[in-house]
Amino acid sequence: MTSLERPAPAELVERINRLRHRRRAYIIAHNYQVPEVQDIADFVGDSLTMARAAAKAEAEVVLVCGVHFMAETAKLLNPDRTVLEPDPHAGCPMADMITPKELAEAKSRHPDAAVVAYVNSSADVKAMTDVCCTSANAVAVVQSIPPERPILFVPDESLGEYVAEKTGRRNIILWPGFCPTHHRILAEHIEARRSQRPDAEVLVHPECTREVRHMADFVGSTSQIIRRVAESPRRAFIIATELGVCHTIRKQNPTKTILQVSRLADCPNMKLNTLEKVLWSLEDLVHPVTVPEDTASAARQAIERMLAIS
Ligand code: CIZ
Ligand code: SF4
Repeated sequence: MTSLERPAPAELVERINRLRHRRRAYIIAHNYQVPEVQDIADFVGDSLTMARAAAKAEAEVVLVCGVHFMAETAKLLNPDRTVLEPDPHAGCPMADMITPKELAEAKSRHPDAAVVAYVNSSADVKAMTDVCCTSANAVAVVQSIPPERPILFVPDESLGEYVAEKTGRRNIILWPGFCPTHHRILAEHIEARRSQRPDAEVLVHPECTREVRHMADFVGSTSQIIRRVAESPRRAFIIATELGVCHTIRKQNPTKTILQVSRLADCPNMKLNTLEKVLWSLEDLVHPVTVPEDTASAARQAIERMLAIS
């Protein structure tokens, strides 16, 4: 039995359920969380739909089970609520691959460029950005920028390269950031799964390498991959993104065969959140996320510009 199949300890779940009502807490979880955390969440989705769902909920406390930039995004869209993260050490290495100082230097090298930042970035970086994007809307965001204007795309080189391929734009300046988890997915992993099920549809996240992306039948964000499996007439699917997403897909499609591309596609940061930490978080109202107001208002504008586009 893999850890993905471990049943959630009933007592922990019961204590979380009692406390969440007392605290008037709304629990949001990312598609990459461990199954038992996804299963106790009020909402499971990608970073943006999580933050938007929280904004609509009647709650005093928003508990974000994801990584730090997701908790920051939730705070930006829920400024008057207490936003908590179960483990403050759950960061995203890709988001850390660009600092505000590095972005300031890059902007001074490309003063005419529009800065597009993937949501996988800090609030400080978002605040220095013209517009944000997610993996679901990056193509639309880039297409909204006049074709003659250069674009500085940060921090994910793979997503930026995918967008350049889709839009045919040659004036996108890429930043050399990457997701260590998605880059661990190799062409040979897809080949191995394909030899198991040659009829399977190959679904790939745009954070994967070019070689892997070019083997895909479908490239999309986690929400797009989840939707595609539900809508596709095929019976088997190879899922080339972080393995947590297979939990939702299997729950929604019990009669389809879901092949996780590789056990290596595991984000250790996402997996820092556990039911125990969720409980501690609700007991002690830890760990609150704060974003200084001047940073928050600039970062919020970059997110709102994105929301106006897609
Ligand atoms: O925006 C997100 O939630 C991320 C990081 C991935 C995705 O494709 O949903
Ligand atoms: Fe960051 Fe990659 Fe983990 Fe997502 S899967 S949180 S991009 S390291």
